[in-house]
Amino acid sequence: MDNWEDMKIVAEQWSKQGIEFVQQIPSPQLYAAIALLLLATIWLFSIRLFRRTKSNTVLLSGLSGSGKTMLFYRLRDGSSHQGAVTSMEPNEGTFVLHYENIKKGKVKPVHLVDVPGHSRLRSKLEEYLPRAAAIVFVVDALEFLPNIRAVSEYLYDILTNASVVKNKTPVLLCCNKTDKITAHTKEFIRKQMEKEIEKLRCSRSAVSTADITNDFTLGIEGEVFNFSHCHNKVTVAEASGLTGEIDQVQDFIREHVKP
Ligand SMILES: Nc1nc2c(ncn2[C@@H]2O[C@H](COP(=O)(O)OP(=O)(O)O)[C@@H](O)[C@H]2O)c(=O)[nH]1
Ligand SMILES: [Mg+2]
Repeated sequence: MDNWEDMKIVAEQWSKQGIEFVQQIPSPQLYAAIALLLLATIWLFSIRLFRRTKSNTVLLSGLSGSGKTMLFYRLRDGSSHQGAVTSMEPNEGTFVLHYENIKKGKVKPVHLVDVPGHSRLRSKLEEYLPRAAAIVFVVDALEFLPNIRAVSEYLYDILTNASVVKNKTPVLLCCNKTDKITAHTKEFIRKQMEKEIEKLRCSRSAVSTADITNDFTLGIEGEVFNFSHCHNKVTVAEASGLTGEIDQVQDFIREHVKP
């Protein structure tokens, strides 16, 4: 095969020329080029690694009875799973949101964790907070006023949590059960909670002047508390896990877990 022989000769010539060319380059320059190439590869790999490790965990938190579990199943299956028992262990799963199943193409699954709101189990939440890309804080808009203190304390604890402050974890204040006409509006709930958190802020800072706690302080000193003062973004939304009006929750999740 003449063709084959010719190609072999050409290849040999080229490699010879290549080696000669490399030998002509002064070695410091050669080393510099190799080092640069290595650095570029490492840099490219680390970018990919960083992208991979970006969290897709979203937490459903809030007091017991606010409707987290129902919301969890709504987001996952599109159904409500009525009569789910109160669970002591976090309910978690990695899936593509139900409403996205119809969509074509690749969608990144969300790791959703329904963290029990029982006070004895709150340490569970602390365990999950550092990994959270976003937090959905579920509030019962029907039984809001009787629970206002407890709800505000729980949210206060989340907003002052070290990893939430450091990572600027976005929080959605999700006013749930808006299917009932007696449900309070999100504007009302936001304002009332700001007032309640302001009270907590004053009392807690009065306590901690003597011994410094590692809690982060909330809001701006000398100003009445407003959610816009937080390091992280706090937004409000209305939802109903019962009827499936959860668009705002889904949009929030997808805003923070990119498809
Ligand atoms: N009216 C109404 N009731 C709801 C809604 N979501 C949950 N519930 C009821 O609230 C109670 C607590 O719900 P659950 O999901 O177990 O709350 P969790 O303790 O936060 O997990 C149950 O009796 C649900 O039927 C809702 O959107 N509207
Ligand atoms: Mg539950």
